[in-house]
Amino acid sequence: MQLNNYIGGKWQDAGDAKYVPVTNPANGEELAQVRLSTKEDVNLAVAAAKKAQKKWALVPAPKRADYLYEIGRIMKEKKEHLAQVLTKEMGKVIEEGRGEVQEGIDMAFYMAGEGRRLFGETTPSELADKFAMSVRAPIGVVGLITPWNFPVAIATWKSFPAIVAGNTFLWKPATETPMMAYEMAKVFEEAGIPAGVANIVFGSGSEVGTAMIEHPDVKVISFTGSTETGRSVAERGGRHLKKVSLEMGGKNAVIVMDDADLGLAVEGILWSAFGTAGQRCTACSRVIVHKDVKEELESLLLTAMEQLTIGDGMDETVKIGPVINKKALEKIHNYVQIGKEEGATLLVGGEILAEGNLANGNYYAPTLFTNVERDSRIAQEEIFGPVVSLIEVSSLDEAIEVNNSVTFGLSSSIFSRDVNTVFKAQRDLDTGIVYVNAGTTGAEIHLPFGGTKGTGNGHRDSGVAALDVYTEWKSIYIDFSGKLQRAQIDN
Ligand code: UN1
Repeated sequence: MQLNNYIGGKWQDAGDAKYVPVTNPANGEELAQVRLSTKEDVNLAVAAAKKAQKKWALVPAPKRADYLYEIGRIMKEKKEHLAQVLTKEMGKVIEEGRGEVQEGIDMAFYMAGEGRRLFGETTPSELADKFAMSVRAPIGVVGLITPWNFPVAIATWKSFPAIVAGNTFLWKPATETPMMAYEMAKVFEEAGIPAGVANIVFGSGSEVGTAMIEHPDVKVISFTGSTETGRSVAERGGRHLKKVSLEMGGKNAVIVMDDADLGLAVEGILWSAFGTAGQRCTACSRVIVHKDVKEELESLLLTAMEQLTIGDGMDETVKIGPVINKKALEKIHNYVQIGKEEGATLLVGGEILAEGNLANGNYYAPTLFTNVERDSRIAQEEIFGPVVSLIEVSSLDEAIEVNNSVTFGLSSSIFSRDVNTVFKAQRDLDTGIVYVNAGTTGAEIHLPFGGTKGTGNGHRDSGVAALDVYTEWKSIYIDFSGKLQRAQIDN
């Protein structure tokens, strides 16, 4: 199967396009061939999106929302199929595949509701017989660049608020996971969304991403991916005065206090550290543990980790799937070597798994380090794999200090049964998301998603906050006094 672009409501012909294979990380099987689009393809998509946008912006928002209700309905109907495609191309276990599709469905219905809200403000004027209000106005054509670890959810966080607000978009999915985008193009088509509102352009960041960033008619770029690429997107987008919304790395920690329910903490750590094979921006990769419960936590974790089954995520009994590709496998393994050299104690894992039916996939053993120094590289840098570092502390203040000592600020968590501890922590943890008595993953779509410091640049995905990325505030003054009234002077 060849995956071609969806532009202006039509599937592009193959022409003389180049393609690269899409492979299943669980077994190396080729699933499809994806187009490597060119700047010309991007130009076509932008032109289609621009042409559609003026008309789309004039469709009443509740009517725009009707398309989202339909998209949500179709996704719900196709949920199992979409989840299977997702698991095959990305590798996460099928239960998580279903969860991610559900996240997209939730986003569709939630944002559809915004069609009847999109609240602005009315406010008194300082002058008599004058009315003042502010409304959200669409911006125009927006460019969405999404990563492979959440091939559908993140795209819905960005595209659904964009369209309900009256924008049109072009979306460049990651080359590793284009099949979900292809499936979503079919969903958009089936929902009858007007031609040019939703456009999908496959290809590399260097060619397609760059063309989107450089194109004068793309007014917003919303990017989720690595900090290194995000920085470059912001620099280049900044030159064109684009609004650039970035969602980047994390180095998220679970804090386990001495009064914590340790059994619950172990479950939270396992789920958030090893779920999705650690390939979530929100994944737990540090455990900051009070010295009085460190040994007990280590031993509980080791016992629980023995239950983690590894293999092809299509197998319902498997808990941990493969990582995305060989390059990721090498990166993870390299960090494990760094950890050893830094003097951390490797308790379990630390190896590439390639025995038996794991032979053709990209599998890494769930890995636990202890006695990790807070400033060491494995405690500071994003690994994006199933590797956790235990760091010992002696107090809540120290735990918070260690949590905040990284350049990222996405998610954090604390396990404690003390209300004072919990309230102090939620205030002082410097991350965009804080969990109490749960791991670092599991954000819900109606709350803002994003982080502080090196994780982002002040914007948020999902929640009502996402509308801020895709709208411009317009302030409107209506003077019905019949005379010229000068603000700041005539009152
Ligand atoms: C990501 O890892 O980039 O909170 C997104 C979570 C998911 C989304 C993660 N709902 O873990």
